Amino acid sequence: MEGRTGSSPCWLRYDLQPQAAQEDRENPLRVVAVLGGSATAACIAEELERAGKGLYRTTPEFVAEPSRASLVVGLDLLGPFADQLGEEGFVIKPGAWEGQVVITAKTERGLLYGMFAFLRELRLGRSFASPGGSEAFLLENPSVPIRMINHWDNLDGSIERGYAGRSILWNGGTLAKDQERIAAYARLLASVGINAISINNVNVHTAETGLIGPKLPLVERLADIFRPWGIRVLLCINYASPMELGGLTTADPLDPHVQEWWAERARAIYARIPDFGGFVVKADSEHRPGPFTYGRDHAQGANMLGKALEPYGGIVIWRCFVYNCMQDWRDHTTDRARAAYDTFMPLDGKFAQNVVLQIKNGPMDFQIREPVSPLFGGLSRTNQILELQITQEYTGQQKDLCYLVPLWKEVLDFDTFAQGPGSTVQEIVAGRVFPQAYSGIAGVSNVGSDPNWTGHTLAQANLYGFARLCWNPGLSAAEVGEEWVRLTFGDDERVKSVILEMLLKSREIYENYTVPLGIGWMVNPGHHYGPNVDGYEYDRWGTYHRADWQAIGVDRTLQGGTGFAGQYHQPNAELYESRERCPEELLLFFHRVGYRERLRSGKTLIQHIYDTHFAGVEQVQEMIARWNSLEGRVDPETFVHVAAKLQEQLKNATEWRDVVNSYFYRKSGIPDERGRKIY
Ligand code: GCV
Repeated sequence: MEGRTGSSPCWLRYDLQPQAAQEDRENPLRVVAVLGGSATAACIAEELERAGKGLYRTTPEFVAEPSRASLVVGLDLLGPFADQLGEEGFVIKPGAWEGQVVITAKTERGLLYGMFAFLRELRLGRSFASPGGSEAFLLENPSVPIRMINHWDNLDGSIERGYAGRSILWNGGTLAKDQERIAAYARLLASVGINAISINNVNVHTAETGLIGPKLPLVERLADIFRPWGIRVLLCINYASPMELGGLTTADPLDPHVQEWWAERARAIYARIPDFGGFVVKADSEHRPGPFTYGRDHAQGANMLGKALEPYGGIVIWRCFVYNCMQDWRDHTTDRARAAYDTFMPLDGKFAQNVVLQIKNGPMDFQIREPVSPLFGGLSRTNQILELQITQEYTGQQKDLCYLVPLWKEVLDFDTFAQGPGSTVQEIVAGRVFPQAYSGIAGVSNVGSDPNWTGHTLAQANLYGFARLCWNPGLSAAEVGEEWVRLTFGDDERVKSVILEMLLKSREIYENYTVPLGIGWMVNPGHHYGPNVDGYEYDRWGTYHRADWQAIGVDRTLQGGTGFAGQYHQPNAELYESRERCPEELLLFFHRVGYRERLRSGKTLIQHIYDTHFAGVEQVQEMIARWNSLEGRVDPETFVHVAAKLQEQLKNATEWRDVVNSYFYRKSGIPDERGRKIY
């Protein structure tokens, strides 16, 4: 890895030569023709120059005449492939003479993605030298249309739930000074196919409210930076803007003055940013203003904004993270898990064409283990996108290693059975199960101004993996992980296998030493790092485990529980309803279970809790030993950095183990069968 001063190239390393270059085979970048004179074409040419110099130690010769070029990049050279390509797809194919390669697409975005895919494949050792006849070397279309990053960055430079330093976008109420870093970020995102970004926190405070007003030029500047890289900019808006910015007395969506105010704002925005993506809205959620204040529902609230953006092709991304955050912990009838479904299902079919609902992967809030939100498969007449959290709020905060791709894969592979078998979340977000004008995936960014972008260098794998799954949710966690390791660390077999194994086991390890069997939370309130079993137990957020001296878990069955299990289609509903058949990793999410009850392993619940917590710490120790075996094989700075992170993780894991085990021992009075130390 490049040193921790400057900024890391992440997976775009051209100093690790591909096998082909080492063997002195043909350099496909020796003569390059990039056709067209747009800003995106310039980005493509610059990238190819960088790659040529790095990978082959030769500056490419750029020519205008395609017939001379070893690599041609240009629009509409599709030939027989035209029918197979969507707007953002690309084809890499053999050219007119042996050894010539052509990258082509219908749009500049497609070209950009084709160019980056070509470089990726080269670095992964693929040879484009042999003639492929009339067959494409590679033809790809993205599976998911909207592939978006959400930043929870504030204008003062702070980031809500950021663990990699301060914002790269904002500082001191204005744009961050280092705009080259922003451009470098745009390039990184484009290299993995991201095509949209929201640039401010969904909790829109006073300063950020002004982004659709006096601060609009800042948004325009960012849009200019992201545009050549095929990335559209969206803004999170404050639903009360007509009052806070416009001086109106109401923000009621049915009030004509409010409607006209938003229409005028949309005009002003599009006058400056013709390709502006639209608004992201957190409304009536965690004290943010919204249509409920005026007795209106969320369809009325969202459609009003949709109408304002509609003339310009903009969209409204409306978040479904709506629940009662002022619950009384004594109240066992209200279930936060039900809230999004209860709020939005009755509105299915009532949203405008350009309104898209953004749904968190689980019904609660980005825990290490949750069932998939039943809104997926529930909503059948509404545009929808999946929201994942790349930033590790509840999953180790980029101190602990937690490769999230396996978790996301479970979500994407989950079969909702909405239209019979095969109605998976990945098919829904690809827009293939229900008719949707818009569909996609959004991820909350894990990036900040730390030189390695993500705080923990290995957390770069989550950003990479998120985007790769958006492009192709069919990739496995191991495939994505291996790509990332090789692109980032090179082809040393030992390095590859050790890091890949660390990544692939890390989610299970994190789960082992933290929260058992899907119950969630147990974190320190506020910052959410480290254990505090009752931290949220007697609070108002609706996040309870309800442990007593005999049992733990929330009964969410239809028979005697909150009924949440009934929000799923069959056979999922009956699976979750059944104590015996419920997937065990979610047992405490759906059922209240006695400590002495047996799990499928034959162990009692309490013994399972003890064993997994002891195992989790041992697994971190094993990871440390494995990482240490790489000394001398990865650059010293990265080696020391990751080693230090792992020590921090060990401390955290030990704390979790001892707090959780002691808590349950003290509650239940049941000793560990193996007599290990519990406090
Ligand atoms: C941006 C969780 C987080 C909040 C976040 C919220 C949301 O509650 O802790 O920081 O707010 O989710 O997704 O809106």
